[in-house]
Amino acid sequence: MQNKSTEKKLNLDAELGWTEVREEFLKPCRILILTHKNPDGDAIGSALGLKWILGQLGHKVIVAIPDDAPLFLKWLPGYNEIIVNDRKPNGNISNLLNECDLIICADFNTPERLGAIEPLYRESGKRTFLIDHHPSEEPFTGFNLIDPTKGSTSELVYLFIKKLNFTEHLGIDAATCLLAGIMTDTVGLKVNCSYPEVFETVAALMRHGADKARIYHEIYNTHSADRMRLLGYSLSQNMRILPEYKTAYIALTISELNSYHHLKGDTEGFVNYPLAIAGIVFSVLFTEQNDHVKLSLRSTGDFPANQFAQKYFFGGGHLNAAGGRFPGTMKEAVIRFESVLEEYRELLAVSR
Ligand SMILES: [Mn+2]
Repeated sequence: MQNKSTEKKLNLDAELGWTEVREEFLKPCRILILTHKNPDGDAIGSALGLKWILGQLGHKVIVAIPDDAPLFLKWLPGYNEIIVNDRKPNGNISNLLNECDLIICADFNTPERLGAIEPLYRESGKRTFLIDHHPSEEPFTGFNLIDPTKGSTSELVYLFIKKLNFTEHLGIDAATCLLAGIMTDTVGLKVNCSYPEVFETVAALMRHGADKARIYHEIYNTHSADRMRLLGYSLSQNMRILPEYKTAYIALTISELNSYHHLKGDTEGFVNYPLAIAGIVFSVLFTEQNDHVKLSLRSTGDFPANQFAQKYFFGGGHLNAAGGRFPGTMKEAVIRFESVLEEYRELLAVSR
């Protein structure tokens, strides 16, 4: 996909390659920004943040996503112009892939995460720049900025722009999207942000016009009553605690979700609640889908949620936040989960 001469692995703490990248981004071209399926706030925030800034630089920029984002992200400036592939499957995405000069992939590092866009993306063979904060085994482009020490890709986008001396092109819309991305990946600046530099980025984005209070409100205080009742049900009726494993889980079937008129994104964040129980270090949310069970996994401390997800549930992610799937029924998924937990008994016992 890449020829050797385009191979650039950028590092924020080094100077190598940055001058060329700056020159490249100064030449106006057509850029297609892609992010992962089931896009979260950081996916949408980083993609739209980049779109606004690169647009200011004179590029023609389009953002395309495999499927729609949850409602609490749709107020973000620029969301309405995003091409949502599954609304009109592969309708114009092929054209966009063919017509662009450069593709930017944000917040993921395996093309699989593009869902139905993946084969078309691969076919396009287009030069790709990857910007991401997930630990990655094999970045699929040579031209990239990957930094797993950062709490969000949105933070990385700001640091990228700053490194390139492009902050004069950072307006209120970009700042809003990037701060929304940081806010969602850090759960309201509570996790994955225990290093002082992230607050320097937050401060900078606020100086560029991002309204922190409004962003927080739009993301965390705009739920439906049904969603709050589903959360109540999940915690009071559905959550199972396994003290011997310092683990808790919530398992929601389609019929349970339907009885609360579930909308996409409603269960976002549910997985974090069990971690607020003293002694719980591992929390999993199972949600039944049409043909599989989806898992969200969260941990505290050193317990590797990503390794667990990768080993048993076809997933991966960060140390403390991962995703996975189980190709079977909810009952089977839960039985499998409880049985593999035993293998982590000792590690869980010493985790805190
Ligand atoms: Mn992210």
